[in-house]
Amino acid sequence: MNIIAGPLTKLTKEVIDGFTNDVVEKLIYSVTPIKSNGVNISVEVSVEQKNHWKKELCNLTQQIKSASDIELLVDEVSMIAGKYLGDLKLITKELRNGKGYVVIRGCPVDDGLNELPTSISRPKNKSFISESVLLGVTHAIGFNPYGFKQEKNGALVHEITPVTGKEETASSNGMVEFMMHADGAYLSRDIRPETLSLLCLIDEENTDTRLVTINSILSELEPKSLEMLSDPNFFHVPPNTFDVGDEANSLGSILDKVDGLWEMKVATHSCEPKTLAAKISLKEFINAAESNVIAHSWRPGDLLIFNNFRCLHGRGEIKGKRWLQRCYGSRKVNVGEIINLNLNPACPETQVVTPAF
Ligand SMILES: O=C(O)CCC(=O)C(=O)O
Ligand SMILES: [Fe+2]
Repeated sequence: MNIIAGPLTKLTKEVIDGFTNDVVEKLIYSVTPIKSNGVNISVEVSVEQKNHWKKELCNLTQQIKSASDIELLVDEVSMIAGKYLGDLKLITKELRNGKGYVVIRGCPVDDGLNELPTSISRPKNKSFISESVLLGVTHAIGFNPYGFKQEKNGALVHEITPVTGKEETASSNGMVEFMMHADGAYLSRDIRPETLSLLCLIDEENTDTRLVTINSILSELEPKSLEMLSDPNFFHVPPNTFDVGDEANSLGSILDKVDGLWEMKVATHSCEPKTLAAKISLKEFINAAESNVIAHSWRPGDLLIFNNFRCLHGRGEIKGKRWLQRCYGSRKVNVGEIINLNLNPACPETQVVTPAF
């Protein structure tokens, strides 16, 4: 492992392939900036460390298959992940107070991943390496993996790949362009995902994931828009991956200042402004977001983790075979909880999932 903090550098795959592992470890290559402004953190796991990490997870296989205590299991995979990530505090700090995203390259994934899932369920014959990496990394850096009963069948680790019959939806189940958004923008802050961890298993035709940070958006907003976006002038609509009714729409702001830090929540394709003035401010916000997009180009084993309160994400149209997995993280919700949104959105009852995934 090697943590590198410094200005972003663009290195092409050809350049990287030309180096030995030793050299590559000393280089910075993570999110390729379309527009770079400041410092970013990237972690590179060496091939040797990756193999070691994978072996440790393989030794857990039986335990994972029969796991009935998700908390214990997450603790275990998190202790393992923690050994390969270097300075965990630095990563946590970057996520909470910094730009809000970190890339970990070279994570282990399962062997023989040729068949993509075509539904929201994980393939039955798949081993648990990538899931253990996602849960482990998310927890090792201070966030509790959790999910929602109404999303992706209540799974703790989500399959992010086109789902048969949903290709045309602008969602994580679709293939068409998915505009910049925060996940669960319509949800109250205490149950909204604070972090998203995305792990690449396959991305044959290079469909980048796009990110934009709050600071880069704020730097381009007029004071009048800042005010408009900070007031409850917008209807937030649930995404169509959530199996909830229209009554779940919520009226709120897009920008909020929490504990002295700016945050944002919006799905730019579905948010409905209440007034014409709010519509103009939303347009300005979207323009600022689009002109500050950072694109992460995937390689299998890349794990991108970002603060869902301080970054928006999206992607272009999916062309080839593409399979990511995702895990939500929170400091408010407990490890392994699956929130049932249909009971009482103000005070959701939760249940602990069994078995593990
Ligand atoms: O497919 C991607 O790159 C991102 C999809 C997405 O929005 C998500 O997983 O929440
Ligand atoms: Fe998303």
